[in-house]
Amino acid sequence: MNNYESVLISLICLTWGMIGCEPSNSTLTQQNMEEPSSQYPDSVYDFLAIPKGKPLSAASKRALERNYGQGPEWFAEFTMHELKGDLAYEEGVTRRDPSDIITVDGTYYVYYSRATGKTVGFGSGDPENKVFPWDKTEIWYATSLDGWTWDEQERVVARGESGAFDDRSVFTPQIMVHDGKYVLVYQTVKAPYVNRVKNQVGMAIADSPDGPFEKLDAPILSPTDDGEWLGEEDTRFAVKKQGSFDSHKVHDPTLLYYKNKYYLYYKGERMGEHLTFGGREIKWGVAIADNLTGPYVKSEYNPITNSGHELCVWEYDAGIAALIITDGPERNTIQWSPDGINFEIKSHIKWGPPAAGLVREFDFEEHPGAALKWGLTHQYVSYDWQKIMRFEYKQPFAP
Ligand code: AAL
Repeated sequence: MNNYESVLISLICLTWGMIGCEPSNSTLTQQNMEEPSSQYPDSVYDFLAIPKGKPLSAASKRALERNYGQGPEWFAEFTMHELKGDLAYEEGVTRRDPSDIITVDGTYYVYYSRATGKTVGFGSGDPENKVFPWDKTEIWYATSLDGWTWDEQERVVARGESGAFDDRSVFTPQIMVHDGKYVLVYQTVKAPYVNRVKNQVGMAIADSPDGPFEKLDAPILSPTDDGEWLGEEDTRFAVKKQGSFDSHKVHDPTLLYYKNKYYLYYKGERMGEHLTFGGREIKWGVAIADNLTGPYVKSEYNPITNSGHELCVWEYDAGIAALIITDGPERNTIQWSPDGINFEIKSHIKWGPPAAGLVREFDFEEHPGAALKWGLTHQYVSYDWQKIMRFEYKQPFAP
């Protein structure tokens, strides 16, 4: 090979190396040595067991950039336990989506979805057949003196008259006590319950935890009306335009009185929902009102989470904490926001209780997990029948 050829080949290799073929070890080391090692104190490297001054793997870079050096204060593990009395499993009855638990004169109260009848599904040809376990559902309540044995009392919110916005199903309630009022917010469906039916949120108010609960005659929250279905087939996945994260359904309402306003947190479901690298595209939003009965105005920051399913939020350290499970890239995290809007990940947990209802009498300020000491959740015995259970919190690395 003459000089010209060897120079040419060297130039080609050098150029090739620069445009992205497998970098040589020296290039790799050079890249890593440019890492932001000075940005993080030695204590963080030590806590994360990342050798300082050595090449950083992608995972170590992520750990440093995403603040994985946080302690276990927000970490939590949970156990599930059977209930006794009327909330013990009863074949033929579905009880699910328990509300928070309030305490009145030493008695615990919980409100929940209750339904009977097997689920047939969509497209059976008979519009009277149940399409989901939470179809043809109404809201009942139960009481307990110890949080283990529960007495089912009665129905507190019935489905509306035929033609009303809530004539098909009222379900997935949440309770808030404020200014001497007992306020239920819950999901509503107007018949016919087809795949494309929009789900809204209703409200009912009482002067006593035992009711009677007076329903508002219109929903307090509706999906954002900016999606467009494609074709006439009753499928929720065919769209010309997806629209907002909550263009199809607003679910799992949870009402908190925060910063002198009413914060209605909720789960959105989107028309044309697709899968992401975190599974279902499920996000939460918040709508805020000056008055209890509204109008509830959706935050311009919505969606305020990129993951989650049923809502579980509580006040902590002048902000709002959230247990985010089931769907999305940030599922199985506990998050906290200083303002009720901007949530940051505080821990990654193994799993969390679905549809968790919190005991509102606890002192949530005791520690980050105090709100989760115990509560109620639900479990699928089968697709037809679900039961309410109790969850208990343990913080394995308690200081
Ligand atoms: C629940 C909640 C809503 C859904 C269904 C019943 O876990 O997310 O209420 O509609 O599932």
